[in-house]
Amino acid sequence: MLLKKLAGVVLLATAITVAGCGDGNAVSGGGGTGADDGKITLGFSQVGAESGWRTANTKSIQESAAAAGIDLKFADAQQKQANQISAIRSYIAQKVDVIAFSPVVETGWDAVLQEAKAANIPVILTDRAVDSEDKTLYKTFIGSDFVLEGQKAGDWLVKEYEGKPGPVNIVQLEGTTGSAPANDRKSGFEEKIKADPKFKVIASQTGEFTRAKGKEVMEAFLKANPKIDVLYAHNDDMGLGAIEAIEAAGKKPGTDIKIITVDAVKDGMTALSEGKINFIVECSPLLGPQLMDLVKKVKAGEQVEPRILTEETTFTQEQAKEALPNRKY
Ligand code: GZL
Ligand code: ZN
Repeated sequence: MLLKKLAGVVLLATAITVAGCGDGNAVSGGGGTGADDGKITLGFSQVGAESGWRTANTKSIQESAAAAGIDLKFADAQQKQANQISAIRSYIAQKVDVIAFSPVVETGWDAVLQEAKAANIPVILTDRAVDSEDKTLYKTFIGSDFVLEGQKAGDWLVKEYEGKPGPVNIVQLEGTTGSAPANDRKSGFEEKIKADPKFKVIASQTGEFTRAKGKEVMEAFLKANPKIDVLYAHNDDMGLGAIEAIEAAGKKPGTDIKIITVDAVKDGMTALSEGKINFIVECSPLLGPQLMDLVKKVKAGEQVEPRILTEETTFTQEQAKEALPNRKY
C-alpha cells in the first residue's frame, strides 16, 4: 500500500515539474504558439517599405530569422502607427514567444506595450526608439544613435565651409514627422551648425523618407528660394528625389548645391561616387543577425543590454568609390 502511495506521489511530482517547466516557458517566452515544435516564434511589425534602407532592413530580418531557425511572423504597416498597434495585438493574441518592432513614430506605444507585458511576451525595439518613460515595457533597443548621425552631418558642413564667408543657405528634407530619426537627425545637425551664424536653415520640411516626396518638396524649395547652397536630407532616398528636382531646375547637384544625406544605401553611394552627393552618414539596416541573437536570449530569460548601438561610419566621394564594389545593400 505504502509503495503504491509513494509511486503516486512521485508520478504527481514529475507531472508538476513537467508542467512547471512548460509554465516556466510561458513566463519567460509567452508560452510559444500552438505548434510547440520547440521553435521560437517571433512576431515582427515593420514600418513599411518606404526606402532602400527599409527594404534592406526587412531582408536582413527575414534572412536571419530563417538562418536562426526562428519562425517569423512579419507585418508591413505602410508607415501607419495604427497598423503596427494592431499587428502587435494580433501577435499577443497568437501568443508568440517574442515581439519585435521598429516604431514608426516615438509616441503612443505605452498602452499596447503594457498589454504585451501583461501577456508575458517580451518586446525588443529595433531601429527606432519610443518615448515611453517605463523602461520595463521592452527588454532592449537595438539601433543607431540618430543624434550622432546628425552631428556627423553638421560637423562635415562646418569643416567644408571653414574660412568661407556666409550666408550659407541650407534647406532640410526631414524624415517622417514624429519619428526618432527625423527628430534626432535634425537636433544633432542644428546643434552643430548653430555655432556659426553664417549657417542659415532657410527651409525645413518632411519628405517622409521617400524619393517621390523628397523630389516634390525640393521643387517647392527651389521655386521659393533663389539661393540654396546646401541640402541636408535625413535619408538617401529623399536626397535622390531632390537630385531629380535640382537637375530639372538646370542646377548641378553636388556642385551648385552641396548635398549631405544619411543611410549609405547603394543608390546613395553611387550618387556620392559620381559627385552628385557630397557626404553620406551611414546608418546600418543590417540588424537581423543581432536581433535573432537577442530573441533567443530574451526567450531563454537571459539578461540583455538595455541599449545596443549599431556600428556605422561616414563616406566621402573617394571612400564611396572604394566601398561600392562590396556594399551588401
Ligand atoms: C533609420 C531608419 C530610417 C532610414 C530611412 O534607422 O528608421 O527609416 O534612415 C528609413 O531610410 O525610411
Ligand atoms: Zn527622440
